[in-house]
Amino acid sequence: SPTYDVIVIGLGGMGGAAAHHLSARGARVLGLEKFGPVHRRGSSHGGSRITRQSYFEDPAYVPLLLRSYELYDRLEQDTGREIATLCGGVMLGRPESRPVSGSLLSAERWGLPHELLDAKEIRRRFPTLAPHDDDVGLYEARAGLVRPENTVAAHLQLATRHGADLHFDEPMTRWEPYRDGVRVHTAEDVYTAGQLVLCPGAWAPELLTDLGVPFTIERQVMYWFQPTGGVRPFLPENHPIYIWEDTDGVQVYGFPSIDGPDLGAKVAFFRKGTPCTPETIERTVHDHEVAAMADQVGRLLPSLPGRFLKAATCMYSNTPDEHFVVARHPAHPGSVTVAAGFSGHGFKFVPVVGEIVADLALDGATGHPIELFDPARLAAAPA
Ligand code: PYC
Repeated sequence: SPTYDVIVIGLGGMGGAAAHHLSARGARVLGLEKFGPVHRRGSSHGGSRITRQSYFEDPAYVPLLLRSYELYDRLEQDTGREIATLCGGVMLGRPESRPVSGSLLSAERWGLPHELLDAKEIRRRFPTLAPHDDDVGLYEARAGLVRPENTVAAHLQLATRHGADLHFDEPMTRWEPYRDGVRVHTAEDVYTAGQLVLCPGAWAPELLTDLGVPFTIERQVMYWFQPTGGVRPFLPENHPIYIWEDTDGVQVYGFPSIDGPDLGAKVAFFRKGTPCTPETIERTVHDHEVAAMADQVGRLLPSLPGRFLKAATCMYSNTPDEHFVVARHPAHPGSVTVAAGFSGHGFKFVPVVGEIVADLALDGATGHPIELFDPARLAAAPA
């Protein structure tokens, strides 16, 4: 049976980055992916993901973001692919809303450049936005978007360049501890390695059963609308990314127009998904869902829901506290590393997670601050 230093399960955003960082450090890497390269059945598609530094989820993410920005830059240079567009971003809502107050906390704690805008100034600077008089915005010039498909393709390209064996359409059927490492079974073969890295995405509930973390998988819908009056005001040179929380706590987020004039601009609800599994997810998007999206986004951007163009589904893999799980596997600390539960806000961290996973798998520890991601905080109490 073929032998490797590290086997990576899952070659989406996180697994692709892990395969790259591990192989770049000279490890003999096997990557196994149940579908083809850069597929649309998980959580790494849809053309765009938000990136930002004044992180409202917790200031502890900020140093990781600063490193991720550096690694995204390097990824673009090393592959020549277009990945990041820093068009600026605005977090909107009442001053006490989470996007505004949490972003301000992170910006102040880490000394990140930002501007606090009142509603009048928001309307002046960004004429597509029509906030309520009591809304404010935290503007960050270094926010923007990254392209998920190009990110995955770039990491796979570099991993291959560094000698990784990447096998597509070859799902792992099971794995077991073997000597000092692991043995991995597929329908094709049996592989052994010193280290296993599990990047299961939405398959976390079935691949990480012995972690004790209650992952929940959520169906999410992304929508593209053609703005009334065309895309010009929505081009990235004119338009920021945005996350807006209304007074009921509902959040919507959106992007400038980057997918071409025929695809308008993308918008979605942040966390208003429905429970699903990767096997049973409803891929059809219904008229009532489109109407609800158009109604919500139309309150902030009256010109955006001019004409509905298309929708696509993807999945969030949520932990109960919406913080990630990145750690040595507590039940197999000498041989297994996990990166999971990115809870709908992970993609901007993809390159730094690849670096952390490589540290954990090859050195047993990382210098990055990942205390927040310890699965012990979530493990079910014994019955
Ligand atoms: O990570 O910024 C984010 C995000 C916004 C909506 C979904 N994810």
